[in-house]
Amino acid sequence: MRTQVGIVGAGPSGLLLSHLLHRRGIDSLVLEAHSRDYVEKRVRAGVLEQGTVDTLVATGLGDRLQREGLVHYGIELRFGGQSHRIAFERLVPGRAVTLYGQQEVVKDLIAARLAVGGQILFEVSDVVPQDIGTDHPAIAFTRGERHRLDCDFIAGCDGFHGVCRPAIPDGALTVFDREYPFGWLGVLAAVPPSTQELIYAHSDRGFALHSMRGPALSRFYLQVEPDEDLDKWPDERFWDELRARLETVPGWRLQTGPVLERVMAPMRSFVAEPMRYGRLYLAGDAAHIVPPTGAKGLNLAAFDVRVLTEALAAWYADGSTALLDDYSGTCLRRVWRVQQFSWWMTTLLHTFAGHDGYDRRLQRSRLEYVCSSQAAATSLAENYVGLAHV
Ligand code: FAS
Ligand code: PHB
Repeated sequence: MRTQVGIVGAGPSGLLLSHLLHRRGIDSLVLEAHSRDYVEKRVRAGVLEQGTVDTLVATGLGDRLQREGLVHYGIELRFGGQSHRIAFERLVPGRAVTLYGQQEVVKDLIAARLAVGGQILFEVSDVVPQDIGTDHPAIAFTRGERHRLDCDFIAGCDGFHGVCRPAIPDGALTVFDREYPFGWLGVLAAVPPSTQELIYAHSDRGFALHSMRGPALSRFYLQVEPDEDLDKWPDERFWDELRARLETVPGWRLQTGPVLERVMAPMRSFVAEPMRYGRLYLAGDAAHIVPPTGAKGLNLAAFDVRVLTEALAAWYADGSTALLDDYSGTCLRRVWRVQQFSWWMTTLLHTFAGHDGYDRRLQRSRLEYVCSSQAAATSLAENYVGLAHV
């Protein structure tokens, strides 16, 4: 088998890359370990930055997104018994975020690829990137029988637990990481949202987030122990704890309903540098992970593949390698900006068991400052909607 760009992973980064390359006349083939049904049902991200929405709309994937996505011009920070709105329309005019589930983006991308004869091989196994340090890399994989996919480039879009990053020889990568002493218990519930915009709540009991997926579908997260046992969280206990952390302002009540899906999300920050080795290019979670507090993972993956598409298109156009050589540096500038913002949001809003009274007072002062200073609120807003310039 042969293609121009072999892509491992049918998550948002692999599928968006295949879509963008197709629009530049570049062939690709996507290899995915799971079934189509599995990747289209996997509930993950929900917040799309302006830049991600602009890319999807500009490349023909805006119909359902613009019909069903919820455009938000602000978020709420809730602490100390009060609500504080971060108003994007005032702080970063013309920019917003859109609530549209990651699995909806994945569905739209798969449909768009298949509609034009795009190749996505689901349920492959034993994927092995080969000869990545040469000009003729290949990907070996099993699907029924063993296959070898010859290609010019390999895009490692296989997430944090994939095989592409580990295929890079020891010593060639430098890893930076940070573990947090908590995780998120996430719930998808068939209940109308009790809020117009997302609520990020800080309390002594821990962090809580009220998000949504549509007029009848809400998404909630609770800060819990990193190794929390989901079996110890029957629905009623989840709702009681969520009420305790969200019903902290007079007259505000949480609507509850049937729980459809629950997930434990680990909280880590991770970066592998460089994001390229030979003809293997890493994108998305394969190269970097951020805690979801800043709602950035999917958006950063989309940024990487926009940069990679331009670099590959230049190479196929005239053989120039400048953008390919700059790929890692260009992405890492944004990766570290987003790492800092995601770490900052996480330390601002979560409760740390190791904190003493002095730490808690400092945290409260940071919360009050970001809600009372135009400059600090603007910094949060511009990072949250997605920086246009980095
Ligand atoms: P993915 O992990 O999504 O996709 C990788 C794909 O590669 C998978 O389909 C996997 O099956 C496949 N694969 C792996 N190994 C393979 C192998 N050996 N062979 C073949 N295929 C293989 N981000 C946001 O921006 N906003 C949010 O609101 C947000 N919320 C989140 C909530 C949760 C609970 C979690 C866990 C993450 C959240 N994120 C959020 C981050 C998340 O969206 C990721 O950043 C995003 O999925 C990254 O996309 P990919 O890089 O494509 O990786
Ligand atoms: C979500 O809707 O899943 C979501 C929203 C905001 C975040 C993280 C997750 O910061």
